[in-house]
Amino acid sequence: MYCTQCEQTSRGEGCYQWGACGKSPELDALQDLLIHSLRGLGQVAIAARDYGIIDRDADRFSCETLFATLTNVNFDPQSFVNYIDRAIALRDGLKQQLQAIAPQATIPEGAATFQPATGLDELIQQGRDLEYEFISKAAIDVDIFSLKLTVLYGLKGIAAYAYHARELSQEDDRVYAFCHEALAALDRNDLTLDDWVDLALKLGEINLRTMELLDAGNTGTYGHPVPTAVPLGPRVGKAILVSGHDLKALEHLLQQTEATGISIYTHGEMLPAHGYPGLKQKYPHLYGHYGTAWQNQTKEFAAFPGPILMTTNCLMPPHESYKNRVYTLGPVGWPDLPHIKNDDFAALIAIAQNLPGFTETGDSRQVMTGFARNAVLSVAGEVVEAVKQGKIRHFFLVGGCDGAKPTRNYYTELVEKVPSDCVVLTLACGKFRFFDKDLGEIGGIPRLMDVGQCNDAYSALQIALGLANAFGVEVNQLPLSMILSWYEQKAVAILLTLLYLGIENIRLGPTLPAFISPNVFGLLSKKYGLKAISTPDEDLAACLELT
Ligand code: FSO
Ligand code: SF4
Repeated sequence: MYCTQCEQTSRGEGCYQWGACGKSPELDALQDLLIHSLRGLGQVAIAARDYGIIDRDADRFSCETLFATLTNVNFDPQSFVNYIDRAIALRDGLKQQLQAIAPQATIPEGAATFQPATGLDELIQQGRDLEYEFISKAAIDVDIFSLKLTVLYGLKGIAAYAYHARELSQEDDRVYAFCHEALAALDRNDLTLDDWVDLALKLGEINLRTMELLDAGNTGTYGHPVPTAVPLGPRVGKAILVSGHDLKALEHLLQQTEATGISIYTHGEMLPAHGYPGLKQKYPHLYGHYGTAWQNQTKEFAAFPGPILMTTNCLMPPHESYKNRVYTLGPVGWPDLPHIKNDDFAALIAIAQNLPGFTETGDSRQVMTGFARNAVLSVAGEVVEAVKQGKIRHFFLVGGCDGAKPTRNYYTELVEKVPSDCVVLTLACGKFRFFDKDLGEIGGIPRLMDVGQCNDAYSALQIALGLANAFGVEVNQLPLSMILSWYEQKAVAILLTLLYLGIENIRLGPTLPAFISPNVFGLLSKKYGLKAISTPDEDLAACLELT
């Protein structure tokens, strides 16, 4: 097995025996075999596109199944066996269409002609062999291999966002075409280092477009988020917990639980759902938030007195104590967990009705969310004025993923030490390190603002661009520092978007990606000033000196 795609990779080098996330070597081989199949599908899709043949099923399938290979999404081997079969069927269907109108069209050998074995053990062996072949290329050029992995992992991030955007009827053929191109490129050995750098930056551009689509889907369907207070303690009664990023799935559940007396609680990345008028105001039983970030789920799910819906990553291997009340959805899977089909939540709702729910209230605290681009930019004038009057000295975007490493306390300490004349914008699950801190206000402007989920990096960028516009400067000239935490592959895509936009001096932690070679990191440091986090004190001092 060889997997380096996430921040918790074993010893910071790579998972070779067993995934630190719980992924088995067999599952890893099947995921790699699926990616090989998708590379072949990508090659055929590109050739077909040259003749005007576009197969939307193949486009959507590629994104959905790439998403399934992202960290902590799908642990069910059978899902991948089915996906591989379907990838080959879609590829061969496209080939037939292509050959019917252009018999002269050339399709490369390799992934595009690959035939999967029959039988699970044989498929796993095929996956292992192909993985070995892929890794053996690392020795030829370590930096190109590093960029290949960067592209592959970033692509998984795009695929996740494209999947969510499509659920909200937002699609762009440019995104799908790029996914096929990037997948097909992974099969090529003739690209130079510069070609791979260009492809990685193009990936950043396409991810920006994909996050824009998702933003349009979320805000177009549910309205622009508004600052909203969210209770952290429960109310007495039956309860369902919803985790992940999928607002559409949450909406379906809210519709099906209306007038049942069941309260719906958000977990992890679902917290910002409370800010959307089309969810919170329309469905008052979307009550509060429960728990913190994904890595605490085994403890938090065990204590939750109702069923749990996992809409996206990050699913951890479920404990026996709550396994019988966790449901998966979409690309998420675990072998023994029930999977929601056709948005029918009846079985999950029945479990909620049969469980006691909360019998007493607890924590009386609230947190605020909903400071997305519309809310923040609507007070851009006041913000600019506060900066001009010296009331606000600096903005810190402290965003990204959370994770289990103790070194992630850096982010808590940093936010605690941010001087009182500075404002913190945050997004994604990394915020759970400090989301409940009361940082107060500066002239009515909150000092801690939750912009939303990781995909709302799009919204944060619009805020930065809006402020730059109001000040008449470039984003890099704003009194703004980006201090990011990464864990999985959506964060890779977002980082490439920031680099594509030319954002400088980003600080990244808690550790640098294992798949980035020293030379590639050196290149990014030189061109963009990308750096690893150091200590909160040193980083704060360095950021504030810039203003
Ligand atoms: Fe966190 Fe997981 Fe949103 Fe990620 S829940 S780690 S970047 O999936 O997607 O922030
Ligand atoms: Fe290891 Fe992360 Fe890959 Fe899981 S996803 S096998 S933890 S590198």
